[in-house]
Amino acid sequence: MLKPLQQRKLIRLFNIYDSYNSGEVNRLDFELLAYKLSQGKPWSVLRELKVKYSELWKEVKEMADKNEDDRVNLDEWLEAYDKLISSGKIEQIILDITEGFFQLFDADQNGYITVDEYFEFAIAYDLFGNPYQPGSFPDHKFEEAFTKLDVKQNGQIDLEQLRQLNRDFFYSEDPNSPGNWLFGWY
Ligand SMILES: [Ca+2]
Ligand SMILES: [Ca+2]
Ligand SMILES: [Ca+2]
Repeated sequence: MLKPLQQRKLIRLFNIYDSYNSGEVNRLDFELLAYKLSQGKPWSVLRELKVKYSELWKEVKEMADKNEDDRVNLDEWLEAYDKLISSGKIEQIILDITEGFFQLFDADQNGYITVDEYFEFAIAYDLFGNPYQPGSFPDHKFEEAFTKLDVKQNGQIDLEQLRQLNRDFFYSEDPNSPGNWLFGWY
């Protein structure tokens, strides 16, 4: 059974993936994420991301779309994560997400995520609002989130740290756990 804090975080994650805010997650949400991620980048990048996110959607569908209607609603989502977490299968997903995240956001490929690279992620996944629209993006919340995630306080997050943050995001019931902040507010 998911604990209340775990559930809150997973609802947060659901709302992030429901990028069209339709109240359910489907193929279009993943397509939109690919578009947002590739904004300002070359066509080849968009093409690759569309394939990647279409595969990601297929995996989510496979894992969570219990009634096979090509949509994942919140109940299906929570049930699927409950199973993944209690069976330990989430561990492989955490490894995959962390690798994928680094491929996408470690722009200079130096093995660290900096605040600027996290900013790109925050924009694409709409974690805090639109930074280019006055009043929509609370700078202090964004900075606070990165400061929490930057456990070593050296301005960067490496692969192993990010794995641990991901684990904390899915497993931790501690409200002070830094990983809770991986996807902004929850
Ligand atoms: Ca949706
Ligand atoms: Ca469904
Ligand atoms: Ca980097």
